Amino acid sequence: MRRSGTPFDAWLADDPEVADLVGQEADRQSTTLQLIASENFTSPAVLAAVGSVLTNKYSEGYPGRRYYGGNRVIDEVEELARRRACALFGAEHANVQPHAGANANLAAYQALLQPGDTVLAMRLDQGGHLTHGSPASITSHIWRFVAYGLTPASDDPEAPGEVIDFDQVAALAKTERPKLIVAGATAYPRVIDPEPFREIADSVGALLMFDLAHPAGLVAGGAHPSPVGIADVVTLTTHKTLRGPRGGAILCRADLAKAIDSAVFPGLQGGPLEHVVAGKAVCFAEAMTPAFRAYAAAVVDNTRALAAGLAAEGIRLVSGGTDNHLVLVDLRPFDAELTGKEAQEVLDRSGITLNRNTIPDDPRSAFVTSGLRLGAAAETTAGMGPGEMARIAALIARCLRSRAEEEALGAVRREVAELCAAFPPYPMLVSGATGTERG
Ligand code: DSN
Repeated sequence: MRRSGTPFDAWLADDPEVADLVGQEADRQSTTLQLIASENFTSPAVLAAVGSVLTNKYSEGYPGRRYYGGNRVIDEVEELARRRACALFGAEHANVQPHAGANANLAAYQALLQPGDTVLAMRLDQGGHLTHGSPASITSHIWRFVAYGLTPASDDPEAPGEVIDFDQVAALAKTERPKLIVAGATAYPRVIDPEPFREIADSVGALLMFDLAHPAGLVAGGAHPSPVGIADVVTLTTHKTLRGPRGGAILCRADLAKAIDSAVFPGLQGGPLEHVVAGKAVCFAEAMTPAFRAYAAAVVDNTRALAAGLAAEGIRLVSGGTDNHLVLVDLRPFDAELTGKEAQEVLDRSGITLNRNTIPDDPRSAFVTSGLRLGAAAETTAGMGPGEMARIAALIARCLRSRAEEEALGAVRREVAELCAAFPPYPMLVSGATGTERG
């Protein structure tokens, strides 16, 4: 079997070195478990759009207002993507040009704020994102960020804590008078309800931005409440649960459209990546189908099964569980010596790909960490269900327990390969395959 990582295999063969690397990565994605919560397997249609001649075109500006000639077709591509984004999320305006989620967030801040303005956002080690004002991010050099976090962990199984501390958000809003409140996270396993954020923002006259990067697909598929129409601006990425190409987008009210568009271009970016914009258009249409609604529900079910399996192995779940596409685990009660870094590395060697992550108030550094973040979005796309998730949880625990025993790790690696072989993410990219259906 020859595995390929592109629908354009024959043409890529003209560069055997790159072709070989793409093939190797296709093998890696197909023979190991992809549990990084921010990753997914796009459809072949998305791959084809991103690999199209649209990459050749310069189109600085917006449909009907470009700085270069020859944009008749590109205008239609971008209009289609904007229309589909608005229809999918019920938004008044969409900007589909941000190259990434970080760019979308920066552009939103630039549109809504003056340098030095105060922003209230979630702290990185509590689940927030670098662009939510981490000292390592340029955002914290331009604007004055104040951080909120989670409630303390508790031993009460009925109220395990580690959920957004809305009392703290309200108190900080009152004392700090932010111009903007940011809701949203990258390592938070619970639903984020936009309503309490709106109430708090209104109580102090602040604007509300919702960073929807992680749960965009869950919202699009109806599994989570939508912040569109509640938040003033919603930023998102298209490549996580939304299952499109790598990139960002911004949704907003019509009265903010001009400010948002100007902030993206010319404020932050130059020429848009219209091949990626076409890929975004494809994924927005895919996310409007009944099959995608079923997918979003399946992601939540699968992540719960993964969480339950890990808990049964004695691994502590931050906030006691999950109701989205990710699980955040605290390794310390399982093995006080085991760091997130070591766990990630040993799991990687056994074919289980995930990322180490700080847990709330982590005593270890962000490079070492005491936790892991796991997601079920990608393997759900490949067709796995709750039974496979339970098996994955058991494999993870076995691997971590026997991390010093090469033979045991080899056995885990073989079982992982067997599991992956039954759920190929791209059966249509194997030579001789026909059609575009997943297995
Ligand atoms: N790197 C992304 C994630 O993994 O959540 C966020 O930017």
